[in-house]
Amino acid sequence: MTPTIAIIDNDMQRASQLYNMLSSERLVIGGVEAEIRLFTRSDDVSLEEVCLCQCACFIAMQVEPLDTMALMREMGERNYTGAIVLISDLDSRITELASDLARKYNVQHLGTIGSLSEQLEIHHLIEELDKYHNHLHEAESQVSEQALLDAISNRQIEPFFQPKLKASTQRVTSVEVLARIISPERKFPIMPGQFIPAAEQYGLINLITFQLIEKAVSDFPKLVALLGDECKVAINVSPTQLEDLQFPKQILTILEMQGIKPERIVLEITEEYQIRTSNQLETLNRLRMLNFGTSLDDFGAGYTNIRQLKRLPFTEVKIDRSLISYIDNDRFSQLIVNTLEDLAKELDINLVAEGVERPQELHYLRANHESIDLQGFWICKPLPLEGLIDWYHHWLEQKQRMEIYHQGQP
Ligand code: G
Ligand code: G
Ligand code: MN
Repeated sequence: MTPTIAIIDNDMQRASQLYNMLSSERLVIGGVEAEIRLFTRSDDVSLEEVCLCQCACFIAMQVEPLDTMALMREMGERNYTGAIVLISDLDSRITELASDLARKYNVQHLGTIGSLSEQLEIHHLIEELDKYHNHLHEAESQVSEQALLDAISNRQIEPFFQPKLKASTQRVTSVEVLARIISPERKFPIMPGQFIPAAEQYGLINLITFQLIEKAVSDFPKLVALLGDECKVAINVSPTQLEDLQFPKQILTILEMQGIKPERIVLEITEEYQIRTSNQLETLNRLRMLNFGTSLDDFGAGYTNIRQLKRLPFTEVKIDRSLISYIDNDRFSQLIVNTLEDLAKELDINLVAEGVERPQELHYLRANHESIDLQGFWICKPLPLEGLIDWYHHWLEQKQRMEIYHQGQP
């Protein structure tokens, strides 16, 4: 089916300007070229038709031809799975309240643009839309409980590694472990988006984490030989896993078998939901008392309460890639990252920028934030251990290439 994008705006001039900007992008969503539909008059717009534009709706903040907030509420009730983009020049608090409402109505709010939006902004939105679409698709095709049980018992849960670099020295300070299912029947690994939500649903997430830790820990001697004694290993943990009061003890047992100290391990906890139940807080504190590093992952993406940084014992914060993407061009992200850097220094927290994808982002962060560690596709994608070793051996050469690149920058 052709993906369709709707523009709902009674301001004809603004609507056609947006139409032209969208048309001049390569509008490929989920591998298929998208079509744009314009809705500018009350008499030719119906809710049914708008909801049929299953890919995205660009909605002007207005009460005509369809009231924005009523429209979002109706979309929620109809389980509209496309994304929405608000078009607004109103007071930012009005627009923010509208986007909070979208979240309450379970509608995916991808972003807000003004009437003088720039092509770069539109380009970025389309990229995000494509990612959102692929993410939805992944969520729809979760592996089954039986397939997951088989993968666990056949020990097919494999760690891929992605390095984090110190910006000033460009040394690898730690490697993040990312789960993959590798099976002989499949050419490509199964990605976490397809099995982590299922694992949580079927209560198998601990088994996955433990298998990953066992394997990553047995690779530890090779990692240390490659990256030095200081290098740490980061493991992703879902907030639900903190509910289990036995969790710290279980990890400790696995580490003790290999003679590895908890201070070499960082547990990355996603900020998807607020960490607030007493069990979660108890487990988090116990992990710290046992000397594990604790990292607040995806900071700035989901539930963001800056107070959590002061209140909870995190040793690290990972700035979500939505704040890093195009940071070299985005004043808002720049201001937030400046503030986070000050705060992190004050609280003695290690900061990591996630999702460094473009050389301009790497350059901006290195030039302005020496204290922030860097991670992202531009530096290195997640790789199996042998791949990481190869990458590292080419790193010196890459570093030199980057030096040449920087010298070429104004
Ligand atoms: O590896 P990928 O690059 O596709 O990871 C996608 C998401 O899956 C990330 O948000 C990451 O935090 C999560 N993820 C990867 N491995 C694990 C894991 O072992 N446990 C949990 N809970 N999440 C993981
Ligand atoms: O949420 P978490 O921080 O664990 O996310 C790790 C995920 O991010 C993995 O899916 C990993 O493959 C992905 N990732 C790592 N670097 C980049 C990057 O530069 N760009 C994008 N889009 N994803 C990245
Ligand atoms: Mn992570």
